[in-house]
This record gives sequence, C-alpha cells and structure tokens, in this order.
Amino acid sequence: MHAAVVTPDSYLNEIASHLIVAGGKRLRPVLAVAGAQIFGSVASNDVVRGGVACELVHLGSLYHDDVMDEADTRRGVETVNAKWGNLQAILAGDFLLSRASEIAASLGTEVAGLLARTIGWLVEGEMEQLRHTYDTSRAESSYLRSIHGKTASLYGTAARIGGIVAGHDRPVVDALTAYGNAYGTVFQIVDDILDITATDAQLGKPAGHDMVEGVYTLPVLRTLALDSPASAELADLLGSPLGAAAQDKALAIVRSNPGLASAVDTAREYVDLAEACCDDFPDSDATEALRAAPMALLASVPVPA
Ligand code: GRG
Repeated sequence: MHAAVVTPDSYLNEIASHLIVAGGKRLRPVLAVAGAQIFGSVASNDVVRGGVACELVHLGSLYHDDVMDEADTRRGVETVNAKWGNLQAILAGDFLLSRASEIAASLGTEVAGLLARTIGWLVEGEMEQLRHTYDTSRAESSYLRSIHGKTASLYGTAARIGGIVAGHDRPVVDALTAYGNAYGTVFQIVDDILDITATDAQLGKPAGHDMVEGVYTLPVLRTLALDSPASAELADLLGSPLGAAAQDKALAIVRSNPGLASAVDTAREYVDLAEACCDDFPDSDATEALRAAPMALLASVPVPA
C-alpha cells in the first residue's frame, strides 16, 4: 500500500498515505487473497497487488466521502479534509484512484475494465443515496441498489479479482463474485443496524448519525413501513434535519420496534446466500474462513439474530 502511493512530491506523499498509516481493516484485500487461496495454494504477488488496487479505490472513496460528509475523524485520526482541507482531500482521493487504475492495468484488461466499472458503481450507489436524502417514502429497492453500488460491488470485485488473477475457472470466479456481493451486503446492513443500536462510544460518533443526515437505512425504512402509531410518529419526526431531542426520540422508536429485527433477518438472508456460494468452492482453510466471515459480521449486532 505504501509503495503504491509514493511520488516525488513529499506533500502529496504525506496526504495520500495519511489513512494508510492510520490502518483500517483491509477487508477488501483479504477477500482477494482468500478468494485466490481456495484451492489451497498461496496467493501470488499479483493477487496481492489486485487486493491493493481494491483497497486504494476504497481509500479514494473514503477521502471523497469525508469531504461530502464534512467528517472530522476516520480510522481514529483526523480526516484529510479536516487536517489539510477539502481541495487537498479531493485531489489526493483522485490520486489514489489513479494509482489503483495503474496497478489494475498491469494485471490485464479484464481486471482494469472491472475496476473502472466498479468505481462507476460506487458513484452510482452514492448518487442513489444522495437523491433520496430526507425521503421518508424511499423505496427499499433504492436502499438495496445504493448499498450494492456503494459497498457490496467493491467486495464482489475484490473477490473476483482474486479469482481471475489466480486463474480459477469461470464458474468459480462467478461464485466468488456472488460471495463478495453477498458479504458486502451483510457488511453494509450490519453497519446500518449498528448506527442505530450501538452506543456513541462504540461508534466513535453519535448513534443515529445516518438518520440525522437524512440517510434512511433498512431498519428505519422497515420501521416506517410498520403501519402503526410508532411508524406514524417516526414519519412525523423524519423528513428534515433532526434536533437533539427529536434524534433521541427517533432512535428510541427504531430501537424498540420490530423493524430492527426485520432488518437483522434480511442481513441473515444475505449471510445464507454468501455461505451457499462457498458450497461451490473446494475444501480448504481459505474456504472455511470465507464461510465463517459473513456470520461473524452479523454476530456483532447486539439484538437477537
Ligand atoms: C471516488 C471511488 C470514488 C467514489 C466516489 C464518495 C463515494 C463516491 C463513494 C463512497 C462510498 C462509501 C463511503 C461507502 C461506504 C464504504 C464503507 C463500508 C466504509 C467503511 O469500510 P470499512 O469498515 O473501513 O471497511 P476501514 O477503515 O476498515 O477500511
């Protein structure tokens, strides 16, 4: 990751490596490497480079996302926009995408085309979300389309690149892609549930942040769809920016109604889907790790799953 962003310009170097130094879970490269290793062999350097390209796209999207959200902290440190400014964050994010594209091109036209297309999917997912901010009648299909684009597609692509670069057969490459997409969907639904259920301290930001920003996610949409006095009260509160008291009230409604458990059920369906994809893989340590990973995400949700 460090080597991928080196330039002769020390100012750009520092900004472009800021969130690399800060850490992150590196889940996208993990999927690329694990996907490559399902037949038991060790992933090649090219597979690792494919994973790095995906992580650089993720990183570039975080730089831009933090500008859009005017976020102050990311990965436990100051965001690039808070530390250097929006213009620097946008340019450095572009630079990360350029380095990702260069690596992808060195892995062949299929990988280069796939990564380019995935960057488009990220933007489309984000745009779908933007278009429906403060929209209490947002359809669930809009939510699912958005999270597929902004989150799941990059996981699908990471696993697919692992399979392509490792030279797996097409049906296996396709099953890895389906696995990554399902895993990424679990990831985002769980993230959205935790935004409602976790404490401010666990999240490192106020709970209910998505609702305050007008991003109505699955637990909120399911609560709004209940056709009950609670859902009517929630609909009255939402639709425009929330004050502190209204935020607490809205959070309490979503936390205490069945929309939340219904969102967990949907996350579990995607866990099942991801696990089923593993049935197409040979028995190996990597396959076992992939099979266990989606449920491990869901296990972080502190309500009956
Ligand atoms: C410039 C590629 C590009 C896109 C522009 C802003 C934008 C469009 C997309 C952002 C989409 C976005 C922020 C999706 C959420 C991604 C997500 C799940 C972030 C959290 O990922 P983790 O938990 O983070 O894997 P770490 O820090 O562990 O890597």
